[in-house]
Amino acid sequence: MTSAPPPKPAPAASGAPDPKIAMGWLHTAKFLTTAPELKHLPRVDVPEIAFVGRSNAGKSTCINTLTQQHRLAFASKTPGRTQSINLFSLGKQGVMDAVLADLPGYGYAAVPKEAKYRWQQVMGNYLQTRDNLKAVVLLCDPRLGLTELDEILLDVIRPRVEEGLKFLVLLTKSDKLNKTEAAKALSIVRLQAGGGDVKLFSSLKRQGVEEVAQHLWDWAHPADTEKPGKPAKAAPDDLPEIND
Ligand SMILES: Nc1nc2c(ncn2[C@@H]2O[C@H](COP(=O)(O)OP(=O)(O)OP(=O)(O)O)[C@@H](O)[C@H]2O)c(=O)[nH]1
Ligand SMILES: [Mg+2]
Repeated sequence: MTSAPPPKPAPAASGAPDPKIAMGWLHTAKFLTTAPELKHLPRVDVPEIAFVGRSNAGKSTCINTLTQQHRLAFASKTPGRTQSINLFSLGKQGVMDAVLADLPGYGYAAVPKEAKYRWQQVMGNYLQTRDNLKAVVLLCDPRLGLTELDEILLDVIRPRVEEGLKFLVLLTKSDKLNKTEAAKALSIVRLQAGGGDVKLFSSLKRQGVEEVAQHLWDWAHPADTEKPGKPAKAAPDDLPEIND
């Protein structure tokens, strides 16, 4: 795959962004590579969007839901399923214009100490030095809220956020909360995230899917979001496998 300028998006007839374009674009996702360490990751010159968070938060499932592919990223009810950085390329007509990165989760108690330490180093390095990193999506189980490790991660990326790195917190598995619990979780995590963008997300109920897809599109195509173009075809409305 080569990299090239992205296709132009089209606003819907109303002038508002059309989520079908973002969803169609996300459906082009293909496995690119897997790397246990930063030095094994290929350099790419297109925007990269990383999915981070505690083990079992739902990162891989979220990627599968957004890309409308059942088994693109490995999701499992066994925490610690994702062990390396997995990259997925995006782009119409085989022209890569962005990359999604599925990162291993942290905070899983059963992981041996050395592995935990190694992983913290790899992730810290990745978040601080990956040149084409454009945005970070932090996934968090709202029943746990932002934990100490999430807060450490926020501290690590803060300098880059101040320099323009985009950042979004997703409260995953929102299908497990009633309306009152969801509202409470949102306001607590909004406070914790220091005014950062926080949204409810459910792969099971498809809550927040199109909205998040639109964010991803906008981050990857900042110069194009305002320009008109040809609408893309939407991908099938697949439901992910949920077994939690
Ligand atoms: N109810 C519900 N379960 C979900 C949702 N998203 C993910 N899950 C479940 O949560 C479990 C963990 O999902 P994963 O996507 O593998 O989590 P992960 O964050 O990638 O985990 P690691 O790779 O270990 O870091 C699986 O059993 C999923 O089916 C959701 O929106 N609702
Ligand atoms: Mg995973």
